[in-house]
Amino acid sequence: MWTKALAAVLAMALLAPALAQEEDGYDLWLRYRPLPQAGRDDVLRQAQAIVAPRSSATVQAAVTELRRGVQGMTGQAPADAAQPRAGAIVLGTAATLPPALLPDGLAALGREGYAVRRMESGETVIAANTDIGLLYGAFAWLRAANTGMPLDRLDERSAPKLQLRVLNHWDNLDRTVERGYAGESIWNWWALPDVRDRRYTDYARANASLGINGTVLNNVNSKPEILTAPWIAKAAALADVLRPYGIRVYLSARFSTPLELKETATADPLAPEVAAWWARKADEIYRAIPDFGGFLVKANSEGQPGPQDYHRSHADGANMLAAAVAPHGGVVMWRAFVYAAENPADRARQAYDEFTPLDGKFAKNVLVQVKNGPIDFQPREPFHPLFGAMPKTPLVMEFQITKEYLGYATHLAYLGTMFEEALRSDTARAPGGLTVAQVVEGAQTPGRPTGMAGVANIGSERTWSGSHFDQANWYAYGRLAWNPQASSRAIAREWAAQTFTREPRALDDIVGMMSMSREAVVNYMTPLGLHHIMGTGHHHGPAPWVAELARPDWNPVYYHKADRNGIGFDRTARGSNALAQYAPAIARQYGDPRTTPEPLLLWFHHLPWDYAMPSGRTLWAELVARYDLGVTQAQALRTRWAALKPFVDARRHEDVAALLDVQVKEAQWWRDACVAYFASVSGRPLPAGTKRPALPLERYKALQFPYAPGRG
Ligand code: BDP
Repeated sequence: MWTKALAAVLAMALLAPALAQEEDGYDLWLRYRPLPQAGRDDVLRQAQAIVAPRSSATVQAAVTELRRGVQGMTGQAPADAAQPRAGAIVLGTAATLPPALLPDGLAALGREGYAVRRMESGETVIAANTDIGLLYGAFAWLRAANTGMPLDRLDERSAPKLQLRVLNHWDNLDRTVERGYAGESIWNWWALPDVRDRRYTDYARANASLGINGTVLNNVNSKPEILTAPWIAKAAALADVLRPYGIRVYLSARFSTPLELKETATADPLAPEVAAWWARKADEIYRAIPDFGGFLVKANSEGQPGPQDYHRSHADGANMLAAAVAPHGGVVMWRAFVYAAENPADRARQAYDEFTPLDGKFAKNVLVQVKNGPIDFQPREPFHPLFGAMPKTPLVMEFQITKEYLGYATHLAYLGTMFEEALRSDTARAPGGLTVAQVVEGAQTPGRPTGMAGVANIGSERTWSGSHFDQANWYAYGRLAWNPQASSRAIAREWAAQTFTREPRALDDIVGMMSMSREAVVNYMTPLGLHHIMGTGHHHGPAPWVAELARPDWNPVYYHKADRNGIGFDRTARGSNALAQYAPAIARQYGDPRTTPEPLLLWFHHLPWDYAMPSGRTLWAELVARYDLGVTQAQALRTRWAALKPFVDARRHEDVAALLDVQVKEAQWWRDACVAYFASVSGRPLPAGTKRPALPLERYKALQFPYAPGRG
């Protein structure tokens, strides 16, 4: 009794400094903070020792992480053991595990899958077919321990549903980050390749813990220099650091690179000298980075060069690059985010119009990368009509993790719910349904590669993502890339338990906040299907009045089309007919405003202000009510967070609270400015009982933000 009590006191004393330690968010969800007594005992029972084949840097990484985790959660490090025994974690493959510990059906888990199981005989086995599977399995065990799952009953098997789970860094060579709100690029290009910041290893750990297995290092608005020898050497140094964690490096390639480097006379993809240049370039890259993933390309979009400059198609361009990397096993991810100033068609139509005729024309190692919606990462969009409409082409889902259009890193907006909404959408392209997730998982393209890309929200700030809650968006992206059918709510809970607190009631609250947060943003920014009414260029704050920009489709008025009579973009057959790009069942349903989901109403319809909404209000009154609701929801986020103070360490609680103050203020600003503007164009009085905007419309219009971050 006495010794037990003494041990407990001692353990507390040992752990106290960890509890008192101020947290700044650097540790992400890999904090491994001390468990309550029962959990600590459980971990100590299962992880007295670690048995591992000391074969590779990857296995080393797994063992190091397990040690770090157990030490952090219990205050005690596991011993090394040579032989499996009860109370030990045993890592191994079919080649190294004793037959009694080998899980059935391991082979079916593939190259990256794992099985984690506590055996009757007392060992915890982490089994996989490769070392990287072991690393993923180690992280799975740590996640279970860290979230307080009973470890003596652990029996988990998992394999990724997608092959390429990739981050896209929009990082420039001068270390600025396009649409980055978390400081400078984490790539210290200037000091590379000589200086390999330890942060790169922590980046790799965090990604591996989610199963992210690729990273595109540089901005899609790319520069030719990235493909020159000094920069290839820098990328190679990063690849060396990331390799043990199963992460391959990719580069964004500018289509006109050989021409701009003056090494060819043209960038025409069908010119033999151009194809030969790229083949030589690929050889050079693969000499430095033998497992180089391939190229990401933004071509003929927003002024970027591309094959159309030579009257060639996207397929001609992509296939030429694909041929260069094919001998090395590389891929090309060719973006479908295209729209051209010269094209007067509804911008929402353009990608589908350009790409569907090319279905079946892309080389085997090309994937077409499609944003979740047809415009541009708005707080809410319908799913992109290309999903399901290119049955012969692997489509990569592109999400934006960084919140360019959802309040930067300042506003709390958990994107798991938004990603889930897109993935679960039914394309109606097959009898019985075909969700976007199934398309991305390759249901239409068996045997071809599959993938998901997330535009990273990672920078050099201590929080990595610019705020504590924005880490959840990186986390949710990674977990959904592993399993696009996972639940965003379950992911939020898992993240919050590792990041903030394991206290169940507090967790309920945090998950509740996260789950409502994106809808709050939609309400105070762009309710009922409005979109792209943000400030010019930087996209910060409301600017629905902007009408004077050179390109029609850069102006918010192009998207909301509000005037005295009504509001909304008519995308039915009477309007741009973008709706016809969806499967007939959807086109039919959304063709009628009465059967269009309310959240997308003004995306597809232009309606009179007096249009009767299901609530019984007029459209005008409903719009104002939504803006008001958004503000109320932002306030609720703040109130709920305040109540969580006892459960979260002081510094991080304060950090979040400060941002929520800003969010409430900016939600109010969005609401006031939009209500003032739409009242002025509609000529309608405010619905009875509505608060008038704090300032006259002109004052909102006059606001300028020349130093807003993230413009690259
Ligand atoms: C838009 C961004 C722009 C990107 C572009 C893209 O505003 O900075 O370059 O997307 O995805 O959302 O290429």
